[in-house]
Amino acid sequence: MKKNYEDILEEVSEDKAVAEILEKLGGEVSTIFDRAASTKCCPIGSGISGICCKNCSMGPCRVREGKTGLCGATLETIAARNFARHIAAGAAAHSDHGRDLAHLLGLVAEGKAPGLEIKDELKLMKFAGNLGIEIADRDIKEIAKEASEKALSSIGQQLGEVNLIKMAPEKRQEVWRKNNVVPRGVDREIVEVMHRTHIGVDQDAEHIMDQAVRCAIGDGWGGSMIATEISDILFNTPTAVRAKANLGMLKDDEVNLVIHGHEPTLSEIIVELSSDDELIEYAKSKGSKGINVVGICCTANEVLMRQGVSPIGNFLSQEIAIATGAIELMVVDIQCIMQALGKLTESYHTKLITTSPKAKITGALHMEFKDSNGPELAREIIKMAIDNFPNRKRKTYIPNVTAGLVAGFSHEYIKYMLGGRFRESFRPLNDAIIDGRIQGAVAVVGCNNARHCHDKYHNFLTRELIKRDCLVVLTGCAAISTAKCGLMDPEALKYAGEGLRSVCEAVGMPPILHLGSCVDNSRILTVLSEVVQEGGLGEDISDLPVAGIAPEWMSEKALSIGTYVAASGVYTVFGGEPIPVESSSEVKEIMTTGWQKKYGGQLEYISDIEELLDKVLSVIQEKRKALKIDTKKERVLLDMEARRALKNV
Ligand code: BF8
Repeated sequence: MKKNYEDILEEVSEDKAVAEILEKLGGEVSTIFDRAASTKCCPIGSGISGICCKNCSMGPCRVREGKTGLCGATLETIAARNFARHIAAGAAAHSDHGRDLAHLLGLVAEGKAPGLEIKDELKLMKFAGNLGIEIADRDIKEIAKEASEKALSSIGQQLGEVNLIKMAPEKRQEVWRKNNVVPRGVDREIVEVMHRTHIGVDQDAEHIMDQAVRCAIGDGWGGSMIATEISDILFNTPTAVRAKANLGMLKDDEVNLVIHGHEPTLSEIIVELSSDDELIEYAKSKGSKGINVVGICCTANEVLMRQGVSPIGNFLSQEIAIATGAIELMVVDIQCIMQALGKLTESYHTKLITTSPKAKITGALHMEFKDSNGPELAREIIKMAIDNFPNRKRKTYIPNVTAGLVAGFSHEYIKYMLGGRFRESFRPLNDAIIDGRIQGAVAVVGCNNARHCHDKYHNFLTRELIKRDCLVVLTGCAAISTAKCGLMDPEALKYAGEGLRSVCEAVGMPPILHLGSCVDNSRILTVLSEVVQEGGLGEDISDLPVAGIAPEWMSEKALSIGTYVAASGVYTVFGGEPIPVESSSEVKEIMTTGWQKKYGGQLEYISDIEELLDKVLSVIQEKRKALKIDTKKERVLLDMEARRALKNV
């Protein structure tokens, strides 16, 4: 890419470190930004030009308004089928991650996973309770073993309702029952999506979309929920942690080891081992001053939330990080790892290591993680990084760009932060929303998308929302984006509106809360359920003045998340690329007004970012109006007598 720094910042990436490296590279090596500029999207299926069905070999059929495929499949049937298959893939990614953790919990209980232990027993008890397991007077390992078995069987549950939906408000469960979308196990729902979308099976668009919803709920309230809960049990429930973000956290005089992907297990062990004296001495013997472990994508979020490890970048930063020439080794597991890394690392000294039995990349060395070999493998990987330190081929180029941040907001920690150790509760948050100091809460989540200026939408929306007294919660690449630009620094409180700022100052919380990785969107569901339970803001999630935005989405996982959030009663809006149903007005109608009627939430696509912001703000105001909290109330400080009188009413 031959552009100057200012133009890159304006058009390609808002991340100053990324812009600096892209300018320096000047197109010398190909990155996703160059490929996005030189490769157009396929016109079939993008925008409103038509839609493609390739579910049988008589096609692919390109269908436009008024035409059908060879079998007679209409535009809306094909749009619904394609959408449902995206949901199945996204739900599969999350729940397979959850399955591995559920299996691991059993191995830890049996002492068969060296380097790992149960770190949060209280969380295990709660999780076991939600799975319907008897916990009284039982040994913790026995409970963990049964929780592992129950979690695994709930992922594969064939009949009945999956247990964890009981974490949702009663009223929400009733909405799902009424619409016949309560999931069985997520595996079962994924299989049914694949069956129903095979040629000649389910041909009614709305009926196909119902199954897509059931599958997505099985992800959010099943597979993803299991992944988050067990990660907290094994690696600790996050609490507030300070760290620094961006490429400036790479160190010129230390061994830089990047962990990238989504699974926390091996990464947690690598982070812990990186402070091992023997390994540090070994690093020194090779001319380095130490070992610097940093993260990219959702693995970064996992180890940031629990161990304060620096996130140096999100999805679109992965190649740029290697182009610093300062990374000795990048270890990857699953999801969102660009295949281009294999070729790119040939131009640098960086070693690329794949570790998941599910994912190999041409050009990478595969060193398989097997649950039983964690510490041994982690040591071997760190040593390999150290051995590679003297092999740096060229002078490193590390942009001097960093930003301070606070992360680690599990729903447990938010409650503690709001109410203190002895009175932890969502009450202060509910009260602040009721009296209008906080207008509502908005989740800004999801990916980067190379078709748009990197990070720009996340940062714009986050800034504008806090200015308008909306609390912002973030996960995934959106969270890393906000961290990199400094909005997660406690200093950013000055950008918040007066009402939000007053609440944040009173309880000592930031206006922007990092809730974790993409599977941790399930934490947002838990927060919403507990806010409903706390009272005063309606009886269901759909009553709350909240919204969800994925402004730079690109992955199928994002579609599954957007769908389960909408089906949980939240107005959800995607920006950037159109949702892949754009060609069918009927399917768009199903996802918007149709889902609004059924679930009280919907999934809309709005490409204009300011229009998107206005829509979110107006939805929040509509919800406030429906709750009759739209007029600003003065705070009345009650004396003892007035309190007693209130109690007696
Ligand atoms: O699972 S936000 S680009 S890294 S898919 Fe991927 Fe998207 Fe990033 Fe996290 Ni989520």
